[in-house]
Parts: sequence; structure tokens; C-alpha cells
Amino acid sequence: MVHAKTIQPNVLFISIDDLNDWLGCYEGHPQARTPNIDLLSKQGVLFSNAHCQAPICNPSRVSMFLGKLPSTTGMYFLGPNFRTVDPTRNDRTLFQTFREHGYYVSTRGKIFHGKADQASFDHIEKVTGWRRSPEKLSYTLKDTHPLWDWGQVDVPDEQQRDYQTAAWAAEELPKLAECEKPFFLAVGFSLPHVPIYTSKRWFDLYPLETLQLPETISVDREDLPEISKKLTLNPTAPRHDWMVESGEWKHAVQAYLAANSFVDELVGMLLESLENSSAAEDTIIVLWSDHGFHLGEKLRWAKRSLWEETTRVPLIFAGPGIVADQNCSRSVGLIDVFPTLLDLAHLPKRTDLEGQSLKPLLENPKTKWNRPALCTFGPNNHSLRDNRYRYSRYADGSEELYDHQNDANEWNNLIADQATNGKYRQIADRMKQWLPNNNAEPVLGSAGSDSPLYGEGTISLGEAMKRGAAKQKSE
Ligand SMILES: [Ca+2]
Ligand SMILES: [Ca+2]
Repeated sequence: MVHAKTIQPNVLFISIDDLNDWLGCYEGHPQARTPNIDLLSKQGVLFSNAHCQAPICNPSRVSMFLGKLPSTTGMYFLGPNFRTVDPTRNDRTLFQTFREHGYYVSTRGKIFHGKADQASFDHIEKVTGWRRSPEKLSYTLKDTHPLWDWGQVDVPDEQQRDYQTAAWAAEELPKLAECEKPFFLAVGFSLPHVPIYTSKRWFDLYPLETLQLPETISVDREDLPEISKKLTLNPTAPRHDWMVESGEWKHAVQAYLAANSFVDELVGMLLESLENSSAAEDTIIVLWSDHGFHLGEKLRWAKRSLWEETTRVPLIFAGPGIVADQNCSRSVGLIDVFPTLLDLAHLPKRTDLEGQSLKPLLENPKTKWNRPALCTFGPNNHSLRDNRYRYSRYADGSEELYDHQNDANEWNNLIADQATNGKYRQIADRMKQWLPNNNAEPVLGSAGSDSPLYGEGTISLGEAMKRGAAKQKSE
């Protein structure tokens, strides 16, 4: 007997905020323990060379959900909301498109940056649960951004926000499975985004005495163009020097790993619930993160860069029509998820989308794929990643080139001295052809110039950058 839903599969869409490759199956940190996500990767295709299109929350998610590049829409920064500006106001999101085709689309947790988009969902479940400590737990970071904190908390897992999100979704799945309509359930976890708090159980997995820190070299930033140094300053994050001197580096690494293990357990709750439901056989699972996260690599912290630790994201697909237990090393982007899901659900193709369906790779991960992945940070600062190289070109024409075959850490900028590197010049010129022709002006009210980014009482990125630059000069 053919089940109706084999024609239109359900979608379980799992977002994890600020998650880099520190997962067992991604081997980004040798001590990472994430058995549930590892198991999911065994059931489907793990993309080992997937990248975000913008290295911060809002523009990365907007690009993914609208299927358009930041350089097309002008959405480069943390604000404004895409519904408030002309280029994107009337765009139909991924979720909306599924609704239009008869899906019941439901969500809870962080999917959109900020408020969930009303037009995208049939149901938006309110977020509950503990997320913030009233005072900073770790160390002496009193003067820094209020979100920057980490530590072990006594709050039981069941009382925490991400747990309650997972518990709700796990209860919802069997009900959705019984509905007439196919479902699209979007579940968004807030960890390991700062503040990074979890309970003792997760910290105990990573004893400080044996904890391994990422590799760095002290001269790493010397071969960077000035604009690259400035752009990646990240005024809201602590300085790496400070992290080392204060002894907090290890604590932050420990907290991040602990958070990943906690979220992994919650992903396991969802997978188990789906497995036990009547939708187990006809649901596509997609797990992704909006960008990576530096924990000292390249002597810096967090996102806001065009380097591998920021642009590379976990991306796993599993479900009907998808081969099991395969790694795909083709360079793909989050922007490809929208057309892929339309393709997998047999919905009409949207010709206005700028990504490409990954369905051929989900059927055969070795399928030929020429296109490098593109990430953009602010107008006309781009980075391209193919199966071997990373090529970055900034608004002032400065460039970087890294060879991942010999330099996985991106320590050696091969075109720091452009005049003497003919061979690398050729590689750079070949990759350059993939840069977008259109570089839209930032949309009106773009936060990241001079508007307050993080709410009342905090300084704007523009002001923070000025202060950061002044501080650097005085050092
Ligand atoms: Ca994020
Ligand atoms: Ca370097």
C-alpha cells in the first residue's frame, strides 16, 4: 500500500544557533561528544564543506529563508527585520512556500533572528524556560557585552529554554504525524550562542585537566590585509589576548563543548519521538547552524569573519530518497536548502531562488559540482570556498587565499604578497569569476553602521568599532 505522504514528505527542520564543527561526526574538536547528531549523520548525508552566506545571525537566516544572497537583497547586518524594508518586504519565505502548498507549518524557538515571521507559520509556539543568569557567572568580564558569559548552572535541564523547546516538539511530532496535511516543523535551539550556560552533567563530560584547546600561531594575523583585520575585530566579543591572560580560554571551550552535548541530547529527543511516530518513514530531517564560531582560532572569538571557522556550518539531511551514511565534500551553501526542500517535497521550482537543489548530491554525494560556496560580510566583502581553496576579496580590493589541502587552519595567506605569487594569482583569478556582479547597498536602517544593535543601554556597532580602533591604537 502506498501511503499518501510518500508523495509529499514531512520536514523536521532543526536549527542550532552559532554551532561550529565541534561535533563528533564533524571532527572539529577531538573531544566533542554528540552521539545523537552522529547517529543522524549515519542515517543520511553529512555535508562537510557547507557554508553560510553571511557570518552573523540575521542576514544568514534571511538569506537561507528567502533563498537570496545578501549581495542581492542588501541584508548584511543584524537589523532591520526583512519585513520592514522594500527589497524583501513582500518576499515569500521557505516556510510560507510550504504553507502555500498545503503544508501545516509550525515552529518554536529561534528560527528567525528576533521575532518569528507571522506569514511564515500556521502556528508559532511561545518560547518558555530559563536562558539568562541575572549576573555574570565567570570571571571579570564586567565591562563587556552583557551576553558574553559562560559557566555551569544549577538550573535543572528541564527548566531550560532549549529543553522546553525540544520537549514541546517531541510531544508535537506524533500528533502532527496523524494529521491529514503533511507537516513542516521548525525547531530552533539557542545554545551554544552566548551566554553559554549548562548544568553539571554536561560540564562533567569535559574535565579541564585534559581539555584540548584549538591550535593557534602568534603571527597568524600578520599576513592579513588591514581591512580584514578591522572587519573581524568583533567589538562585542572579548579579545583573545584577554581570554589567554585571564585563564578563561579553557573555561569557554569547556562551556561550548558542554552546550553542544546538551543540545545534542535534545536533538536526540526529537529524533526518538519522530522514530516512534507514524511519520518516521516519510519525514525529511535537516539539521543546520546559521554560521560557525571561533574559540581562539585566528586569535579571535565568535563569528563576524570570512574565515573557515565562521563560514563553515554543520548541514545534515536524512530521510526518504536520501542515501545513508555518506559524507559529501562538495562546497554548498545554506542558500541551497530552500530549493532542495522544494525538490525533495516535489513542490514547484521557484525560479527566483539563487541557490541550487542539492538533491543530486543527496542521491549521489560524488555528483559533479563546480560552484564554490559564497559568504558575504557587509557590502562587497566576499569569500569563496571550493573543494580546496578559500579566496576572499574585500571592498577595497584586498585579497586572501588559503589552500586547505596544506593549511586547514588558514594560517598562510598565499597572496599576502600579490606581486610575487604568479601561480596563486591564477588560482585567485579563477575563483574571482564566481563573485556576484551585483553588490546591493545595505538596506535602509542597517544595524552595523550606527544603529543600536543589541537593545537599550548598549552601544552601537559603529561606536564599538570606533572604541575598538582607539583601543588598538593606544596599545
Ligand atoms: Ca547565530
Ligand atoms: Ca596568517
